[in-house]
Amino acid sequence: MVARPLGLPALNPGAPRQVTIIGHNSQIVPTVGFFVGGGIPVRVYTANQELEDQLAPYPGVHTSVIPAEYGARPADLPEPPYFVGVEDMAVAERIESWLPPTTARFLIRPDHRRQATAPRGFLTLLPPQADNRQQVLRRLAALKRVDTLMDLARGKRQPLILMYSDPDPDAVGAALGLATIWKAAGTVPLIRYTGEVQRYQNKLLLTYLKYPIEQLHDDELDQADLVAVVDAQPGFWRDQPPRAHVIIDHHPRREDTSAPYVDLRESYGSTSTIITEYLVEADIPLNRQLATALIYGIVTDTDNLKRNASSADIRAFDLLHERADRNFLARLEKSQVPMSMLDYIAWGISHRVVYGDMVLIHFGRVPTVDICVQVADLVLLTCGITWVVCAAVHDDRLIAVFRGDGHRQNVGKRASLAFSKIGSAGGHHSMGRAEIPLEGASVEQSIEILVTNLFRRMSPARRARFMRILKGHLMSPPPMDPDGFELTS
Ligand SMILES: [Mn+2]
Repeated sequence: MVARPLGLPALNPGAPRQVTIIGHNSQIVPTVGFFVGGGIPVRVYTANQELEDQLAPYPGVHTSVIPAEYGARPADLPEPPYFVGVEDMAVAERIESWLPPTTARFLIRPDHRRQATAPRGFLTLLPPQADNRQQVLRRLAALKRVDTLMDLARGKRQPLILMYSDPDPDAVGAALGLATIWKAAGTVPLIRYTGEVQRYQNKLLLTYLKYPIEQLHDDELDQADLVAVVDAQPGFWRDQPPRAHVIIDHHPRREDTSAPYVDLRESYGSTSTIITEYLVEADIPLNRQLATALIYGIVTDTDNLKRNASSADIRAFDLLHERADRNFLARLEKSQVPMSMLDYIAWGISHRVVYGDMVLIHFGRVPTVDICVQVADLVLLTCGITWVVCAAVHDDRLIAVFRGDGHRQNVGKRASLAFSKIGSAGGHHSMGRAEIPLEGASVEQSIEILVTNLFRRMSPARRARFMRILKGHLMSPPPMDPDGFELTS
């Protein structure tokens, strides 16, 4: 905020130094009040003598009475903008005829908020009432949900917020946001995950947040008297899905999902967006750490608002970005590649097979599938390449990570067509993945499975050449020291 010199009115940068209002209808006084409230001087020309007296108490308003037919331009008419407040369109047009050429002419009439557009030559001043109503209704719906959530938490001894597996930033943001709502209801929840945090950035985020977010301990689930699952649904846990009282998520609804409180929004790009709406509409203070966690959840789940982002996600981003710690976000954005991954990247790039506009890489056995994701994202940046498949063997499965430009390719469909008969496969336009159980098959055989299914329509001779090249690559020295991959922090 820039301090302004004492004694000067508060002005938005670019706000007019003065506005001019012409006419005598019922909208003149409220419009004058609207601008005076913002510290903007107002010039009024009216045919109604009484208006002059009515407006006298307002500071910064200068009123002149002019002839009733509004037939001629007043000699001292100031610069635009002009607000015309008359009911008779013939009079409005007469006024318009002597206004200087400008687009800044508004028609102010009692019915203007119901009209989508103003008559020719004029603009409307305020958004249509329907827009305002929609905003109010959205707020009321959010407040009802926040009340329900708070009622559930009041008087609870030990609420627990649960995230599935290796929690991603969206789960973390949503969990921290829900914890903040429950703290406002007078109880401090535990935030727990059931897997292990893998990515360096996510570890960095948890360290930054300071709220204790840990792996679920043995008896915590039994001891909790209120359980929420965020950014997931209980059915995600294959063995012993937790009984949840609260489910907040944006993944497609599972048939077995039910709880006293369920808020599922498939059209939203992130769960953090749902929680941001709760917090903002209920005026619950968001500190910098929470705003940072929420916005990071939104941008990671929507690939910086480029993938599956709804207008709700964009609105939430807008509300959060002023409050978030942008320096920390920039650091997170850069810290994507662990040191130990550089050797895999180098190996992958020098052992790529290019086929038309695609690149195929098979890494052999890898300590983590993240290698395929990182390298596929990177190689897709190559000019002329529209899709990339990075494959590897991990845990007796062949994993193939697909990345495409999403424009000429639908790699999710490609993954599904190639592999869904022998494993699980699918994805979106720009991202896909296939996992095929190898049942003890060798790495060499995994190459055959990969090439045969990926290029079903290719001639056998060309497929054989493809396999030979990939197998040859695996003969060369592997990326060094997979043991050194373990992150230590
Ligand atoms: Mn999510």
